[in-house]
Amino acid sequence: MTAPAEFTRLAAEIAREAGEMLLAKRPARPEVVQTKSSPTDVVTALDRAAEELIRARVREVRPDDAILGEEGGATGEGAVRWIVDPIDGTVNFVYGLPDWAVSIAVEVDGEIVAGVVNVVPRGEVFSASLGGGAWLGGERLRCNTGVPLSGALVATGFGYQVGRRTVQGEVLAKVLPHVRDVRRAGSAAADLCAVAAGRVDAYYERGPQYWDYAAGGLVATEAGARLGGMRGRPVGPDMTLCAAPGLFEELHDLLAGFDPERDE
Ligand code: LIP
Repeated sequence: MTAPAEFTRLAAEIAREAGEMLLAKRPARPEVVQTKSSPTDVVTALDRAAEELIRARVREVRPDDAILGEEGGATGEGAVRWIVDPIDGTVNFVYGLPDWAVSIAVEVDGEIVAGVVNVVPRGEVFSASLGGGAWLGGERLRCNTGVPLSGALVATGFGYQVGRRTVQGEVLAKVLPHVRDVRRAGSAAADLCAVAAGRVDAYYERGPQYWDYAAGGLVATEAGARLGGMRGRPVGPDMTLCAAPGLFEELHDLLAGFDPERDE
């Protein structure tokens, strides 16, 4: 089987190429061509074009691999599967805000072994290989440790449906008095890499899909952070929670008191 580091090298090459294409082709105001789960959950033609480019490159070098992409769904079968979000943070991409990313992860037999998050507007390529650490370019990343909840800078995010946002707003209002402050970047992939780089101390959000957190999650765990859901469950759309051990448990227990896994 190909080594994790080789998958990471390949994913980084493809993520860079997709990023260059997006930067070159992004108009001043990308046109929305479709909406998904709500009128504010948008897709642009460039989301699709980037995913098509990524799929084509994967097919060229690894024609037998499976692919799961946000726009094109699941294709192929096999022990190796590529998890692709061509533009994580699409609303940021439309508005011209700096936190949108090409996110590519590689799974072998169901385990993520490689992850790359290219935060294109920032020119920052985060990468990780299972057991090989987390990197920003050539700099090794380590998440912040020993931060108490009361001193924690916490990133979070909100869904596209009103019922979900109502509850997320309630939960956030209750979290705020217990932490240092909150940041809302608009991309789960970028948020998880921010945990890895120590730019925030923790991240939690109800809703990110596998393609949103697969690559960034490996970057965060290879930087020493814990990644999971509520009540011992693995990370998933119900809840994505990430922080260094210690703070993870403190934030988990705080959130658990607010029953965050519900929608109005
Ligand atoms: C985004 C997530 C982000 C969340 C946004 C959105 P998308 O993904 O990365 O964490 O808060 O609402 O879901 O839709 O840009 O791929």
